[in-house]
Amino acid sequence: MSRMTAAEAAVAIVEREGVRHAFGLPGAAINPFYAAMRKSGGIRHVLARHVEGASHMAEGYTRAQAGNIGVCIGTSGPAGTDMVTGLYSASADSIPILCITGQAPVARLHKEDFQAVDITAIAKPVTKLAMTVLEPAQVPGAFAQAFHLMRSGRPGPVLIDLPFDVQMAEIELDIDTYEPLPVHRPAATRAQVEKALDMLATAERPLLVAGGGIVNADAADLLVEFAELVGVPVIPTLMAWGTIPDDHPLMAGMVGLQTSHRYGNATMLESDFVLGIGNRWANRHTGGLDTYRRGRTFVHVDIEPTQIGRVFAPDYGIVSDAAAALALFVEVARERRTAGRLPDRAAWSEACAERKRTMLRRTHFDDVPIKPQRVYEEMNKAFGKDTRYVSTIGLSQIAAAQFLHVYRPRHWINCGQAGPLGWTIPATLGVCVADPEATVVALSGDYDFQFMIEELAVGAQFNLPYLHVVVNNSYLGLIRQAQRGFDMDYCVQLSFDNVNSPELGGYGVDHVKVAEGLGCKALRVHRPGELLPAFEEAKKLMAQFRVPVVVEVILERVTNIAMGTEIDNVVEFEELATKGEHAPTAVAALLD
Ligand SMILES: Cc1ncc(C[n+]2csc(CCOP(=O)(O)OP(=O)(O)O)c2C)c(N)n1
Ligand SMILES: [Mg+2]
Repeated sequence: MSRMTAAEAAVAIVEREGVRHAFGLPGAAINPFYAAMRKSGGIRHVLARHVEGASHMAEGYTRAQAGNIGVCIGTSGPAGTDMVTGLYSASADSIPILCITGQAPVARLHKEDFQAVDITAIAKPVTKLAMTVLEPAQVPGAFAQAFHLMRSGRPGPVLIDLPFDVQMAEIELDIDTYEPLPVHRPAATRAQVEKALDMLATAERPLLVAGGGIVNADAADLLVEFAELVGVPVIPTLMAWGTIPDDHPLMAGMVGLQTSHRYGNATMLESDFVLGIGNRWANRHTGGLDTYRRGRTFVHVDIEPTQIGRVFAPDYGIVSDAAAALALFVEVARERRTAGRLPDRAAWSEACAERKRTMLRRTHFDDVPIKPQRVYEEMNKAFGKDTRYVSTIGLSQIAAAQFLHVYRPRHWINCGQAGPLGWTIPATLGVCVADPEATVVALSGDYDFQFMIEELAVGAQFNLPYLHVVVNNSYLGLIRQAQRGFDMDYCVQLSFDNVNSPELGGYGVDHVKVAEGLGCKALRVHRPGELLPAFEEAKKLMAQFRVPVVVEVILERVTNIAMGTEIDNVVEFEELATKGEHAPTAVAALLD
């Protein structure tokens, strides 16, 4: 046993649970915890410029690597409230992050002390546990429980709020005999898997819908193995994009109202059976449930029992961790194959592959200002299969999901449900900390980029090089497009004449100058032919200066991106690809 402050005990446990990095910024009420981190020296701390940024860095850090838990730290009052957006984003996407806040002394919590806010009550709906620890001796238990909950069942965030006097109080802890609590992950039984496979066997045009739970369970290889064994095409959700490589013959496309492929939606509409694994039937994936469900049988596998039936009643539900379920699906399917009991799916999978070859959108445009579709075509050429993309929301992100290619899990890192503007820069920095060797390419619209632009300084200070493609239409593009339904173009323009940069011709903010002012490198591109050379130059600058490099692309101001209200009525605003040269970087090339 040894005596230490409760803050020191907390740091010792956090380290013992495997944490090596933290993102945050100090304030008076969390200084004892910072003193404990300094004393122990086992945690590398990245100093954010905005506390919300720290919370998204923690998310990016978790999302980049299986087993990671991002930690974000802030003081009392506004630091906690700033991090609520990160907690929401993490909770909505089943991402474990640990948020640690300072707090006013226990005896003063009800006295409206300076920066004393009931952060526990505020954070409750967006965490698995939010706790103000009132007794110093409870600190070890609170942290042990936090890690247990974050890893068990449906993963998600936890907030621990530490009053100043609780942090300072001395307690006993024997860190040498401390053990992380066992993790609870339900597993499918053989009878359940047999039943699901029996149902699959009776289908004629079956699909697998792969969800983010497969990424969380680190089970992408099992997914692909299972799909190959049974010969069934796979629809990855946006959160699972990359679990089956885009160029895999059984990757049938993404389905949805926005971030989807024409061939993905067409294949879903043709299907008669869907086995969803670790997905949540998100409304931007399903669209109207009548259309999505019509004529189809559904089996749903989810780790969280109450997720089954939440959006609609499946024909059969299994409570299971995705990896445990898939391992058993593979085992039973192998036995059935040996026994000659697996139906031949060749005709159906070939029909899906044919749609993938032919139902393409056009990307090749030579227009100046550049059309966004062309940017993704050039990105496909410039960035290899090992590139990790990070993006948030907007037309930029929607078009990226329609046109980019992803080949590995955790290589499309996106906040799927919450979509908070400003997420991209800090989340990308978290990814860079988690995987310093990776090629990381962030993608933002101009507004997303402006939201938390100050975090670029963190990348410069801590030498976190990555390439940030900013597609600048000088518009809140997605909202401009949504306002067509109201016949207006109101409060969505970002354009103004910048008195310091008249050469921008009314595009407003000079992103190149701001990025340089924050210690980064930046290039601006006006013509399609300049894109590839700019990406190459950016790679050189990243290697030379070890800082984020921004490539700003001046886009045509108004481009509508394909989307709709139902998966059978997605509106195409541009001409479709009718020859190979219209979509030269499509994974399944269109034959002329
Ligand atoms: C905090 C927050 N406020 C508002 C929104 C709604 N919203 C979604 S996309 C968008 C505009 C994004 O503009 P930009 O980043 O330039 O991308 P574009 O659509 O132009 O490509 C807005 C305002 C949001 N997602 N998050
Ligand atoms: Mg924009």
